[in-house]
Amino acid sequence: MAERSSFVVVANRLPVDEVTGPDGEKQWRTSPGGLVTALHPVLTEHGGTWIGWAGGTGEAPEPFELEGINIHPVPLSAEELERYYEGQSNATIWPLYHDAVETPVYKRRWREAYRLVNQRFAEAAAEVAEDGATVWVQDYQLQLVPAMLRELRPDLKIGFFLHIPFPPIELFMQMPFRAEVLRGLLGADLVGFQQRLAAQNFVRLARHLLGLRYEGQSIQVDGRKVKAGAFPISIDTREMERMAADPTVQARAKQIRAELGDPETVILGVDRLDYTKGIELRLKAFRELLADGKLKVGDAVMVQVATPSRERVEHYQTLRVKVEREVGRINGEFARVGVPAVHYLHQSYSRQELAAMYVAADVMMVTPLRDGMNLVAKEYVACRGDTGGALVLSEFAGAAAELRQAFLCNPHDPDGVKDALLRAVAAEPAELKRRMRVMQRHLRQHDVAEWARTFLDELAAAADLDVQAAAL
Ligand code: ADQ
Repeated sequence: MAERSSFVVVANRLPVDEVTGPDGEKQWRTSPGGLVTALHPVLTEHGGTWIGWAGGTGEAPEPFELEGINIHPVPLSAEELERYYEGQSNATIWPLYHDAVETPVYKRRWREAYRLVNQRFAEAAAEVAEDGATVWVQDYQLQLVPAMLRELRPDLKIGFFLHIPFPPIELFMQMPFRAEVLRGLLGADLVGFQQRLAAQNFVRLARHLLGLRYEGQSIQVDGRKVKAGAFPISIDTREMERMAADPTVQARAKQIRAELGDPETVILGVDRLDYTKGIELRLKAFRELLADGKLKVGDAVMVQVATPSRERVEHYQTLRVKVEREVGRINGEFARVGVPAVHYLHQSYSRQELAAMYVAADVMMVTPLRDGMNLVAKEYVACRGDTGGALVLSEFAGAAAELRQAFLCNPHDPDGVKDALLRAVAAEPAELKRRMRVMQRHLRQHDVAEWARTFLDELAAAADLDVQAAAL
C-alpha cells in the first residue's frame, strides 16, 4: 500500500535518474531541473508524492522515498511509449500546440493509448491522495487526467499547468478528440498557462466547443467554476547566479573562450534539438551575415548546443539531418583549417558546464518559432552578473513578454533576425549592462519558487470558492 499524501504532483517523468554508483550498484538520484527545485520545499513539507514514469519499459520500480519525496513510478509498455508518448504526445499534440509548425500526425491507436495511460496516472493519483488533498497535474501528456481524477475523487483540489502554448481555436479544432481533451482539462479547479493569450484561447474554446458560459477567466462547468490564468514559469534565479559566479565556472568560461580561439564575439545557441526552437533559421542568419561580409570567421564564432531529444520521432530525425547539413554547409564555405565557423555539439551537459557556456557567450540566440516560455533565455540573463552580454530573443517565446530589454525579433523574418543579431554584436557595453540589469531585477523577483507559490495559492482559493458555491 503506497504512502498517502496531502500534496501530489503528477507529471509524465519522475524527477529522478537511475545512476550506477562506484561499486556498480544502481541507485536513484534526483535529476536537476526547475520544477523539482520549485516543488521540493512544498513536497517535503507535506510528505508529498510525485507520480510519473521512471524511464524504461515494462514493470515499474516499487514506490520509494528519495530526499523527503515519495516517488511513485507508473509503468509504460514499449507499445505505450511509442503510441502515448512518441505518438499522441509528441507527434500530434506537440506540433499542433506549437502553431502546427510541423504537420501534426493523427492516429486512432495513439489516442487510445493516450486515454489508457492517462487513466493509469489518474488511478495512481486517486490511490495516493489523502482526503481533500491538492493534486497538481503537469503538461500536455496528461490533459485527460484532471477529469478522470475528479470522477474517481471529487473531494480533491485539482490544478493543471500547461508548459507549452495553448493554440487558438482554429488550430485546436483540428484535433480529432478535441471535446474529450477540453473536458479533461476542465476537470481541474485551476488551469494554468504560460501566457495570458493562452488562457484566453482556452476560455473562448470552452464557449465555442462546449457552449459553456464564462465570466472573466472563470468558466461554469456542471455547477462548478473552473478558473484559467497565466502563471509564467521561471528559474531558480539565485542558484543560477551563484553557480555562474563560482570561480571554477568562471575559470571554465575563460578556458572555453580560449579554446574557441579568443574571438571578439562568441554567439551561443542552446536548445533541445526540436523544430520549434528555430535552430535552422538562426544558422541561416549567421551564414548570410558571413556571406554578406558583415561578420568574419575568426572574429565571430557560433556555438550551437543541440541536446538529443525524441530521437525516434520522425519529425526529429528529419530536423537533425537538416541542421547538420546546414552546419556542414557553413563550415564548408567559411571555415579555415583550425578555425571553424560553427561548433555543433549534439550532447547533454552538466548544469555547471552550461553555466560556463552562458558566461563565455557575448550573444545568446534564442529564436523559437513558438515556445511556451524558454528557460534558456532566463538562465542566460541570470548568469551574466554585471558583464553585460546580449540576448537575441524571438517574440514568439513566452519569455519575450517579460524580457523586454532583449533584442527582440520575428523568427519568420530572416532579415529581422540578421538585423537583431548585428545590433546585438555592435551594441555598446554600457547599454548591454543596463538592459541586463533590468532583466535580472525582474528574474530575481519572479523566480520559480514565486511561480509555484502563486499557482498553489490561487488553486487553494479557486477550490475554496467552489466549495462555497456548491454549498449555496
Ligand atoms: P523545453 O522545450 O525543454 O521546455 P526550455 O524552457 O528551454 O525548453 O528548457 C530547457 C532546459 O533544458 C533548460 O533548463 C536548459 O538549461 C536545459 N538544457 C538544454 N540543453 C541542455 C544540454 N545540452 N545539457 C543540459 N541541459 C540542457 C518546456 C517548454 C518551454 C518551457 C519549459 C518549462 O517547451 O517553453 O519554458 O517547458 O515550462
